[in-house]
Amino acid sequence: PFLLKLVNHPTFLAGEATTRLIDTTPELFRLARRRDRATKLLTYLGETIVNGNSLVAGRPVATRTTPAPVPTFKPAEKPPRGTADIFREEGVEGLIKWIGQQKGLLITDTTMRDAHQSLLATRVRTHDMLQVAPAYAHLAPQLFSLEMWGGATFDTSMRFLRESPWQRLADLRATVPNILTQMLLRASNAVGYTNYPDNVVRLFVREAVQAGMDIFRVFDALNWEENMRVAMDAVLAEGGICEASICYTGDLQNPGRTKYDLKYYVDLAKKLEAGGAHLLAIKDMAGLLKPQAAITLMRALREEVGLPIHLHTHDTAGIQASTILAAAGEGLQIADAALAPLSGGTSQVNLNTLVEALRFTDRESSLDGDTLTRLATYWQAAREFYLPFESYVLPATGDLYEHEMPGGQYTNLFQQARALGLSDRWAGVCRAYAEVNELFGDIVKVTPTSKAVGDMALFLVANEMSAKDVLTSDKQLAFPASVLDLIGGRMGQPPGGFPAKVSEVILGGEEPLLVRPGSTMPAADIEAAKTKAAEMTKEQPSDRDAVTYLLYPKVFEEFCAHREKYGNVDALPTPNFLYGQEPGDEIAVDIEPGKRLIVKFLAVGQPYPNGARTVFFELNGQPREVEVIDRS
Ligand code: 3PY
Ligand code: ZN
Repeated sequence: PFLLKLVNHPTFLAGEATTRLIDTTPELFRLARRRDRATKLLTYLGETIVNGNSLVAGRPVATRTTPAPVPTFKPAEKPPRGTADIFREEGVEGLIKWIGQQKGLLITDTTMRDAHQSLLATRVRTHDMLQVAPAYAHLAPQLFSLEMWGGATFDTSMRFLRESPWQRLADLRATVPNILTQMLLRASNAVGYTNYPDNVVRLFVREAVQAGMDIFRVFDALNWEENMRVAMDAVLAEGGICEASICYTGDLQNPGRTKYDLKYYVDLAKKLEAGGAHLLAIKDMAGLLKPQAAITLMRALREEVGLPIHLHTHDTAGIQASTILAAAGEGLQIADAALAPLSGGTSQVNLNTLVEALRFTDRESSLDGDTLTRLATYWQAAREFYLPFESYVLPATGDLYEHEMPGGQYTNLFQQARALGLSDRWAGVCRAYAEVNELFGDIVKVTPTSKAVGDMALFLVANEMSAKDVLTSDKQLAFPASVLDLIGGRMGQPPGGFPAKVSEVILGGEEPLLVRPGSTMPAADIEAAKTKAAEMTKEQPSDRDAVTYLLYPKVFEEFCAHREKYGNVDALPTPNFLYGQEPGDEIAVDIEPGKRLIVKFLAVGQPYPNGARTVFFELNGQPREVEVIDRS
C-alpha cells in the first residue's frame, strides 16, 4: 500500500514528486512505518513459532493463554488524588508533612520490582504491568508508592525481555499518574554491578526523573555513606525524593555480633539525614531484622533522627510480618509489601494480609481489602505466564542468620549451585557463604558485594576448599573477577577496611584502592556515547540512549539489534512473546494507542533447500507471510 499510495498521490501523478513529497506528506511515512512494524512483529512471531524462544528452552512450559482478569472500574473518571498529586502540588516538604499526619501505616507495593526480582528471576514484562496499572490508579490510590523500577529490572528488561526499561517507566508513569513511583538505585553502581563515573550516575538520575521517577531508594552495598553522596546529590538536584538507606546486617539481638550495633546504624542514619535525605529506609535485604531488634532500632532512630522511616524486608525466614507489625507499633511510617501471589519466601511480606492484620488497630491502613483481593487475583493469574521462571527454593532454616544471604540472591545462588551439580551441597554452600563473609571481615552483603561473596562461596565448594585454606594455600588461585573487584576496593570500603592478610593473598601484591572509586575515574564522554548509541538505535542522539549504552554497552547493542529486526516486542501478550502462536490462533496486538493489529497464524510451510520456511499469517484479514530459517 505504501508504494501504491505514493504513486497514486496527486503530487506524484502531476509529475512533481521530489524527495520533499515524503517530507511534506508524513502520512505516507507513517503508513510505511506501521507496515514495517507489523512485518517485524510477524517476523518475531514466525521466528518464535519455528525456532522457539531461547529464554524458555528446556524449561517447564506455561500453559495459560487467556489474559489475567483485570479488576473493573469506571475508566472515564480521573484517578483519585494520591501521593504523587500531593508531591506535585505541595513539593517534597508537603509530602513529608502529609506522611507525618497519617495515623495508619503507609504501604509501598513492590510487586512490579522486588517481588518478581526475588521470585521470578525479574522476568515480569511491562505488558503485564500495564494491563493492571490503570486498576491501581483508580482503585488503590491509597498506596504510598509503587516500586516498579531499578535494581535488576533495568538490565533484565533489555537483556531477556527485549524491551526498553525507559518505556516501562514512562508508560507506567502515564498510566498511574496519581501514585508515587519508586526505584532502587545502587548509588555509584547505579543499576549495575560496578561503580560508574560520577557523570554517568548523575545523567542516569536526571533521565530517570525526566522519565517519571519520584522516589529513589539509594543504598551503598557496603553502607559507605561517602559512596552514596553523588547519587543522593543528583536526586536532590534533579528534584527527586531521596530515600537514603541503611542496609541492615548482623543481629542487634546477638551480643556476640558487635560490628553492626545500634550506634553504627544511628550514626549512619544521622549522616544520611545531614546529607539531605528526605526519607530513611531500613533496607533489610536478607530478612534478618527480628521483631525485637526492629523495636530497638526503631526506638533509637525515632529518637535520634527526624526522617520518616520506610521499612523494607524479605520474608525468607517466614516471620517478617511480625517485624513489620513490631516496627509499626514503634511509629514506622511506611512498609514494603507485595501482593499476595507474589509475596512470601524470598520476596516481601504479604500485602493483603498485612493490611488485614492492621485492620481495627490504630495503625489501620486506608487501603480497601476487596480491591487488594482483586489486584491479587490479577497477579495470581499473571504469575502463571511465568511458570518457566519459577524457581524451586529450599526454605530458609535458622542458618539464614549465619549466612545472611539477600532474598534476591538466595534463589539465584541455589540455581547456580544446581547448575554446577552442587544442589545436594546447598547447606555447604550456605556455610561457605558465611565463612567467606567472616574471611572478608564481616561486610554488608547486597548487590554487588553479595555477588562477590556468593561467587567466592561457590568457588570454594567447587574446589573443595575452606575459607581458611585461602590464606594458607600455596597454589596460585584464580579468584572470581567480582572478588578481585571487591577486595581491590573497586566497590568501595567497608567499615574498618578489608583484613590486610586477605587483601594481600587475594590481590597478590596489587595495591587496593582505598578512596572512593568514582574519584579515580575519568568522566565518561557523553557526547561520544550519544553518537555511538545513535548508531545502534538509528534514531536521534539522546542522553537517555547514551547513559543506557554507558551502563550496559553490550546489552544495549544486542537490544538495539533485536529491536531493529523484530520491532517493539513488548506489545505482544506474554504467552505469544514466549511461545509464538498455535495454528488458527488469533491475537490482538496494540502497537500504539489506537493502532491494533489482528494477527492470525495459519501454518508453516515445508523447508526450502536453504533451510528457510514460510510462515503464513493473516494480518487484519489480509494474507501475509514471512520467511524464517529453521534452526530447530
Ligand atoms: C538490588 O540491588 O537489585 C536489590 O534488590 C538489592 O537488595
Ligand atoms: Zn529487596
